[in-house]
Amino acid sequence: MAEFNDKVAIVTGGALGMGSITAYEFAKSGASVVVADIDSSAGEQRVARMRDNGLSALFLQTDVSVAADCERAVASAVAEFGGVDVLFNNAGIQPPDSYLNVEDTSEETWDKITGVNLKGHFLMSKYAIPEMRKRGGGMIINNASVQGLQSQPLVPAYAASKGGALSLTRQMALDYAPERIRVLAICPGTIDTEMVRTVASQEGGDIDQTLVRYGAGHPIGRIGQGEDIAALVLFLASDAASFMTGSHVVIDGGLMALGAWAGGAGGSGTDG
Ligand code: BMA
Repeated sequence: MAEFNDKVAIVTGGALGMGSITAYEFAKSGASVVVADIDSSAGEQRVARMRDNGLSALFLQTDVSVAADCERAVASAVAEFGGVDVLFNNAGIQPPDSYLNVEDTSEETWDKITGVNLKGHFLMSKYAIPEMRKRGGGMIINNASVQGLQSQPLVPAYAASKGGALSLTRQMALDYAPERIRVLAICPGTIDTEMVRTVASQEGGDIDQTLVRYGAGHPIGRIGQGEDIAALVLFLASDAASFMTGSHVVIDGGLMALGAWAGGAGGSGTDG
């Protein structure tokens, strides 16, 4: 696999979850990878493991809601690896204490969630696009979750951030198509990540059992794995997807195909 030889990819939220597995797969396919994440201990560990396996990777502590951090992440990719070809805007948060209606959601919580999940996509793109232009094109993939398409109760900031990610995807795709910069979104269902495990832990009881129950709510009968997401992101970033831009791909084990009126897929929902 040498699809991404000489390419440079930045993966935000690359320390854990789907980001970390996607970062790994990009590097295995020949790319040099910048793992950008706020969690420096997990990020350093991730990159150390990649390097131990002979892969090309760099960790950069990045709060994607802060412009200076995003600018530095892009500058580091250029300084270390010579440019930027692929940006996977994947960093996302869904704090357990944020499950509230609009009245009870504090301005701080709203700003924090939309800051990472939406403004982060904007800021990273803003700084990466000029570098992609210098390379004659590039690829941005935004993580928009199935919650960009449908919602669950009591997640106003999260839902708005994911819906916004889909709109931003379309917008950037239009504005940069002439420059051969493709922009796509992915809409994952429930994936086995630290974030989802944190959500599951709020229910009490055995987390693995809770994940099995979430999986039963997906027509395919299981939740997704980081590898499922990595395979899709690498395909979308590859030349095989060169006619794709401005759209989203749902990767959810059939979840969005299932109408709420149909009574579920034998389980009881995804995360409550
Ligand atoms: C994600 C997160 C997960 C959830 C999944 C499917 O964005 O909200 O907690 O399981 O969507 O709804």
